[in-house]
Amino acid sequence: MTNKKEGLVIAHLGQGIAVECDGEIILCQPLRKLDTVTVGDKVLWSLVAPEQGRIEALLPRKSVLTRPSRNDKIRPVAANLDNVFVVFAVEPYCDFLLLDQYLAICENRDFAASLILNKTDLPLSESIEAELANYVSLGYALYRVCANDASSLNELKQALRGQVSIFTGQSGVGKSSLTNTLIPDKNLKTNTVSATTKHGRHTTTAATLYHLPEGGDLIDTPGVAIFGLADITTGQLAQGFREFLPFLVKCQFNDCSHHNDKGCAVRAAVESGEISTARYSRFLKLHEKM
Ligand SMILES: Nc1nc2c(ncn2[C@@H]2O[C@H](COP(=O)(O)OP(=O)(O)OP(=O)(O)O)[C@@H](O)[C@H]2O)c(=O)[nH]1
Ligand SMILES: [Mg+2]
Ligand SMILES: [Zn+2]
Repeated sequence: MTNKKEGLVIAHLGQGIAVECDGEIILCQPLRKLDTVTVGDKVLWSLVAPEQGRIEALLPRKSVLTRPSRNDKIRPVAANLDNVFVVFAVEPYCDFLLLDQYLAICENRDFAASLILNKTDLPLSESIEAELANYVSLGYALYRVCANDASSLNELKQALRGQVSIFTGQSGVGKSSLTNTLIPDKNLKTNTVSATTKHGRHTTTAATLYHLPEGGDLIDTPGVAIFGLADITTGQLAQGFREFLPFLVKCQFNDCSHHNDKGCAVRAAVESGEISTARYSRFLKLHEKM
């Protein structure tokens, strides 16, 4: 009889799944039918050889964030999340289209989403400030931080406390740098987890969960588009723009695409200045991409 223990999946690596149990990390292989186990999952595992585990069962999830992958499959990105933090920065550039895509998915999946502007040591243009003011007026929390300045992270730390959070955003915005500053012993742990996945670059290759010193967990992800639009409908995309909601019900036609349709209340709200033109044009771009 095998002795099953409960563990937490902290990373999905090429060579197996890193499961944390009683403060130790064991590399496990999942049973074939459990190949969708993901970071943040609670699992039952057993030891099959020295330092070699097997995942026997997946425990119920509170939530799961997914992304579309090849052959129309949906892959989980992370499980049991409370909050999604979309990280962006003026360098490489502020990709508001990607940001709106992330926000629209979060709105549809009922994930609380917040924004983190990193690299505040770099100058911001007025047009970016105007965009930021608009997100704040829509009710999104915005944290302005600098990964090199721990004192800039105090407010963010409060928001992360006791929660399971994920950092997402394009490559190079500083997700890992922020994680490093928030989690002092991170490098040490990263080396234990992925000693065999090193390849000289800093780019993160696997979503990895870390424990915050103040309590709570933080998942750092690779800067790829981990959210896809493929699993939402065009109607859901519109609902993902929270300021559209009061107008969607007022469009003349139920199947309004909010483009050039007759009697579109969303478009009217853009014209009257109630909806930002920039957000509306990004909605149209995402709509086109779908
Ligand atoms: N000026 C400045 N540079 C920063 C700051 N935070 C991070 N960087 C730099 O930005 C670059 C990318 O940082 P990473 O933390 O690797 O970015 P990432 O988002 O984890 O990237 P991926 O893992 O590829 O998704 C590095 O050269 C960092 O030193 C900051 O607050 N200010
Ligand atoms: Mg990274
Ligand atoms: Zn409409």
